[in-house]
Amino acid sequence: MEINEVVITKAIIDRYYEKLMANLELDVAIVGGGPSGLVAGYYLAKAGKKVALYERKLSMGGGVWGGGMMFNEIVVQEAAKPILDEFGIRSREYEKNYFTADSVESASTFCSKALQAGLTVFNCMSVEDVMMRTDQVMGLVLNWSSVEMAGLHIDPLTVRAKFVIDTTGHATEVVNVVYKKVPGRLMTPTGEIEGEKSMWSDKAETLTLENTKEVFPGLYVAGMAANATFGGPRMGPIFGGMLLSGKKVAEELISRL
Ligand code: 48H
Repeated sequence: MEINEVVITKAIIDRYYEKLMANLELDVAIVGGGPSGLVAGYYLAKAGKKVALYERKLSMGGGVWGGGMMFNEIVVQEAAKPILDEFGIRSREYEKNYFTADSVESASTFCSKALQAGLTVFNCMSVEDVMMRTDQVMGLVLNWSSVEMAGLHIDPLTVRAKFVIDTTGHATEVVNVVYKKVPGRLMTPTGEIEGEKSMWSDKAETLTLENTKEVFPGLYVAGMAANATFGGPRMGPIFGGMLLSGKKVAEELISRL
């Protein structure tokens, strides 16, 4: 049978439209497809929650792909190894408490397993604002990343979510947007964004988990964004804290939904 270009076009438009329409009202909207966002999405989807993830770039995986300084291996401590195992990512013990995994296998597998668990991903979309009612984050304001990059004046569209998770990494973009609207009223020690501190891997890994929490009603932070928001240090290319943080935020939201 002859292949028809218009059928190809219709198939893509129909299927994408179906996906968009099915995800306008969510249990959880995740911003940022790095390791913490993908792990959170995996566990939420596995628990049957309606969850979508929005990623500015073409591909998910965030900072995992590059390992440490483009040496494409990551390190994960023992506490987080069960998450690598659950995803089926192969790892090798380097010395006690230090496991290594190929960063390309890790990034691609986080992505693939999260989608197969039921997470819906919208790539090439940037979150530029949130929908808010008095004292409550209620959803996301979205635009195409290409619109953002070209600096075009095009109004965004909106999705509603019971909870939003900021997993945008160092930039902590959603918290920044919210902070501008409600200055001084974040659930941080000072009410402000505390800011990421210098490298201290051991402390950072513990604090990433402690800092994984609600920062404004309806808005959670996880991964590097949690440390940037609550003032934890950076940790370099050890990813256990990112994975455990994604799992923690998913478990907390599953219990609240
Ligand atoms: C849509 C957005 C937006 C937006 C950003 O940086 P990430 O990998 O995030 P984490 O926190 O899961 O992992 C952090 C880790 O990769 C890392 O950097 C570490 C451990 N650093 C330690 C150190 O010492 O440096 O991913 C965030 C993702 C990226 O893919 C962005 O493109 C995306 O979020 N993103 N997507 N709308 N407004 N902002």
